[in-house]
Amino acid sequence: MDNSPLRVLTVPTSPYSDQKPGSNGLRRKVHVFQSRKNYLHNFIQSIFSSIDLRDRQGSALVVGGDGRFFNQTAIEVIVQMAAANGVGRLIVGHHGLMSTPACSCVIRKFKAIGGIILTASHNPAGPDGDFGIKFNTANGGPANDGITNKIFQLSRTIEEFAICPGLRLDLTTLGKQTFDLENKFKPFIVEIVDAVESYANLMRNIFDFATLKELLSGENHIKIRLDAMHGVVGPYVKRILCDELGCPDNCAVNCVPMEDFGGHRPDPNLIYAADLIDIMRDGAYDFGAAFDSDGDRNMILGKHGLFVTPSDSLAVIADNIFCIPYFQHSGVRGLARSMPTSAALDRVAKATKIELYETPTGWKFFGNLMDAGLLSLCGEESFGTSGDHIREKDGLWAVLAWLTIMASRRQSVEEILQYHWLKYGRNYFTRYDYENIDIDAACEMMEDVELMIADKNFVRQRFAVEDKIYQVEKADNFEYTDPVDSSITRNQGLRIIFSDGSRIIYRLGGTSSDGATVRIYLETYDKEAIFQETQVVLAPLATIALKISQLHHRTGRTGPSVIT
Ligand code: VG1
Ligand code: CO
Repeated sequence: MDNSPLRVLTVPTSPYSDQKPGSNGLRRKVHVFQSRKNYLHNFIQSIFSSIDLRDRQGSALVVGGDGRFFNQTAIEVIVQMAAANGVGRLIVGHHGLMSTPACSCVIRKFKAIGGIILTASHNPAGPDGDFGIKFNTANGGPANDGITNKIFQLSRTIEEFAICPGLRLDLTTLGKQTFDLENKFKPFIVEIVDAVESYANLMRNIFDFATLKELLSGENHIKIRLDAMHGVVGPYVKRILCDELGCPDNCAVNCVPMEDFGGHRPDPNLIYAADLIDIMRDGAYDFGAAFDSDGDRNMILGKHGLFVTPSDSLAVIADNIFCIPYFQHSGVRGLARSMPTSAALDRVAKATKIELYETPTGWKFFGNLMDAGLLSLCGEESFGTSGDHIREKDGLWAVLAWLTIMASRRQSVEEILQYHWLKYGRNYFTRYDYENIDIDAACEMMEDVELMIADKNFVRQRFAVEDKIYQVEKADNFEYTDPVDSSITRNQGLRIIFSDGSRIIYRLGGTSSDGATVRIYLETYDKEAIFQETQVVLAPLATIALKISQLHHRTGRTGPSVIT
């Protein structure tokens, strides 16, 4: 074996102008990473360059991914570049895998300076699919806009990157591997860790596993079905739910991570997780859940596939928060939701007199509030829920939270949901996604709607559909002032709020790699009539939203790609 130190090269490169991360990381088609020279290297170098060299040398960085196509290739490059960039120590997930919540947990556990998570989350994978890179900071959460912009600026002027091409890592063996380099930063240490165990340990300290074990495998146990959709969360589900809490093996399906997620879109919603809903329809299971590829999203289902909207799920967890041992000890400092998420949470906050925050879409905004000790539980309508145990949304945590509430209340999902609506009334909520829209058409639509709602006569304008009349009370482009650092984030979605509290919101998604995604969020509240069909209740608002935006006329579409 050759024991001479590994060579460190400085390679000239040319910048790209489009490496601006979206709502959560840089997401591009796999072929962009494959065919555009150094596309990956440039971005990774920009991440390293954004961290002061002294900070890099003295600290650890976490790396892992959701296992999608190109995951392994990217990890090899990142390890070689980390070594050449003087990173002191890398903590890498076994086989290069790590769910997003586990990565947040590992960053915090090892007091790392941050982490690189290789995932395009709910976007499709495979050679024709998407690849993505998220960068998280020392608190374990997504980098804030300041850091993201710094990385973007560096990527626009990059001239060279450093790499150690001879470095070969064994991702299959747990433990430390040390490498000697010919530069001054030696030795370089990589530690392959069992992120599943670190994460499981965190969960053991949040929930009462004895109670959960009784619920899931005791004498009167319930039957559950969890669908990991071939994403990275499969091994976590197996270890925690099956090995530890005693669920039968067949309760957890699609638990082997696959490069193309079995050809399906790893997005837990009514369309892409339809298989799970179908299987639950006949009533064989009391509880169901699905996750996205990187394990940060969750969809909760009750018996017969009863769908719990994420906004309601968040409100229910908030209302029952003291069933969860972690919160019994830590107390609850604040609640938060992203702006488009329904106001169901607001009602709980008001009743319990707990402070409520409304943030822009994307998890990074919650982290600041949590770090300042202002926030304990938060969520988004897009199937994200979590507490302040980490700084990411956490799919499996949400499942364990629901199971804990079921065990504590001795009620089914349906009973819990109905009780909640009876107590607070119901916020009917739906989201229309129009995917793959021509970018110019989408931007034009947003500009026109913004102009229209900015008109001083727009407020008080009335819209009538059949016997329903909605009067505009407020309309704006949502802007957020962070209560901790006073930073202002503008242009976060167009809101039309009616006098009865109903809302129409238009946003352009920031996670698509193909064209634009137009999202329309609709919400209305009913105190009494809590058992109506969501789509029926919201149909008049949908008509108004389409009339105002002229979206179908502008795009030639006749309906959304996905309705949640
Ligand atoms: C979407 C969701 C947003 C979520 C983001 C990242 O963003 O709407 O709520 O935080 O995805 O989730 P956008 O900008 O496309 O609407 V994940 O699980 O894809 O990292
Ligand atoms: Co995700």
